[in-house]
Amino acid sequence: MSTKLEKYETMDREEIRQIQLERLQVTVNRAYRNVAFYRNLMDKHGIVPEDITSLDDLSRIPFTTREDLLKNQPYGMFAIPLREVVRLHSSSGTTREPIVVGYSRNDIEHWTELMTRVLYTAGVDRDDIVQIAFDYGLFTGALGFHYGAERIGATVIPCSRLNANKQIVVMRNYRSTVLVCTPTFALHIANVLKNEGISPAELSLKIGLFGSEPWSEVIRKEIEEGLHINALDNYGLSEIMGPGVSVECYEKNGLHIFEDHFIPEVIDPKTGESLPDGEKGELVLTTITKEAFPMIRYRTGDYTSLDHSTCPCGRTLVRMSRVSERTDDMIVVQGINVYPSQIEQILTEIEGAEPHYRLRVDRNGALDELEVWVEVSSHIFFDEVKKMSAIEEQIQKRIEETFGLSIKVRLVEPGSIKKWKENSV
Ligand code: DLL
Repeated sequence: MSTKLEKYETMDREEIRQIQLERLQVTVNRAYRNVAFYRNLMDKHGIVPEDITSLDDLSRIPFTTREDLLKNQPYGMFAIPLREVVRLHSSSGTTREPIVVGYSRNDIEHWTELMTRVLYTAGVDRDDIVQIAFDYGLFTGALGFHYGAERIGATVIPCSRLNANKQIVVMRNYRSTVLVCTPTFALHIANVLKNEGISPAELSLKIGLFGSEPWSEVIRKEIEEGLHINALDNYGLSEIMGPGVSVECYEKNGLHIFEDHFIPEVIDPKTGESLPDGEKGELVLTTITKEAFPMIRYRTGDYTSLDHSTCPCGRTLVRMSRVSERTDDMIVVQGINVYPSQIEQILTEIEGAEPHYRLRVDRNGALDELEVWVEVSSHIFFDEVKKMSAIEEQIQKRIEETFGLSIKVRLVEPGSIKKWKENSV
């Protein structure tokens, strides 16, 4: 690891706070000057950038929410002219309510550096062969890791979304040592290996970097045993950068947040009050180096707690506990973010379907499965089999196209979802 990286990860608290304050002041200035949303917000609360004289002053600026970003799509939150933006990504693939995020050349540079730190923390180096099995596209996961892995000089295999069998062929033939994907896909690969009678000893894998969705210690154990690897968690979100916000070290006792680029807070999602170390609440993040898309006090919707005690690994960076829950109704299926309101929107556009639905995620198999139960309109009769299957097909196609997920649709009688909801309260 280069000295520069070590310096930022092992600095004492005072030093890190000083760097954060300097970078925060620049960020608030830039946001105030160039983003109408932030200027209006701060004006409304009687704050000017010069008021930020300590890190505590950050709490004077109100939170930014996902709704704020939606209202300002596509480019309203950008702090630099579009001609200086060199890349766009989007928070949830091709869905109807995507949040478009932009990166300047410097942002890409910082992101790449952060991804090298994620990889170094996991023990990846230039001798490794890194198989990236995230979707290459608007999703931030693949390109984020790709740039980081190339920068450290590792050999990158951009597998993207090949199916598990093909991924196995690649990892066997090309002797991949590192696997990067969602935990559910890693588990799926482990199960396919087992079913095909291939021993993980025949592979060269040693490290897995998994993220983009919640997973547990039980799943970690299954993946580690099934693939004979060390499996580490990493966290991030497009609105803030993509992957590269935090990563687990080998102590596996929380994810180190890269505090030289982000200021984390944990708040009570109901009152907005700041919570002390150890108490679970909503993670709020402020970016302090981003040029194109600075975020000030962004409410991530992710539940976590912070721990400032020094980690045995030597890093002084604060740790966040693993994210297993959200404050809103967003669900993550196979790494893809799904808001129920998006499903509802699709249903309102389909003749014969009612916007009364129930989502069921089955996490028992290797891959999450999303089942959508939808009420049919009362003028459609269940004995009109042809019509029913046409509606079913249409719903399935529209949802699959929108999210890039394969799902199951089940049509149910009018009024039955309402009844089910009443009974389950
Ligand atoms: O999922 C960025 C990412 C890519 C992270 C690859 C890690 C690896 P989004 O698509 O914007 O970005 O989704 C962000 O996914 O707010 C969390 O709810 C969830 N999430 C991300 N990482 C984790 C994790 C990417 N390690 C949303 N554990 C976040 C639990 C996670 N949930």
